[in-house]
Amino acid sequence: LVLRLLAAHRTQVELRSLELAAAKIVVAAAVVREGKLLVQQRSYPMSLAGKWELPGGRVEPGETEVEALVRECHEEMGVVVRPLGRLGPDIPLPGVGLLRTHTAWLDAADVQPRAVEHRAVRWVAAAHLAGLDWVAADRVLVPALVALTEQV
Ligand code: DCM
Repeated sequence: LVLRLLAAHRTQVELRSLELAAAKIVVAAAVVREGKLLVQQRSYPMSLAGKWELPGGRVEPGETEVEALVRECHEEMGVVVRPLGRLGPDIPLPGVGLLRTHTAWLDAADVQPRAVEHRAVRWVAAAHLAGLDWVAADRVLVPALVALTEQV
């Protein structure tokens, strides 16, 4: 019986490690300029279309979080960002992994982000952040985003 229990326990531990190995990091960028935060409106899937989120996406194999953030912002908005450091908590994305946010600067002061893959891109002042129709994970970040946006 003891051996059976040990074997069962080991199977559970192995399953848990598999789960952790499968947990993917999705990086998001909190970009602030002149007291406003850069947000994007999703165009897909249908369940998320119309909702607002931070720019970002999945970290690909062999890529660092910072590299993924720079690549995603370039693909999604045609801009080059410079990541500065982590912001707020990691947020579970059910069935996907974890959403991890980094603060970032836009490299050029005059460049305007474009909605390449999204429905819209918008600069939003701190006072209007709580009123956006956020995707669920990003909504958790609103207090941290308000604090960040107020201080820049
Ligand atoms: N995601 C999110 N918030 C973001 C960016 C992404 O919740 N700011 C989620 C949506 C998807 C997954 O991460 O479940 C991958 O994003 P995408 O579909 O944009 O590649």
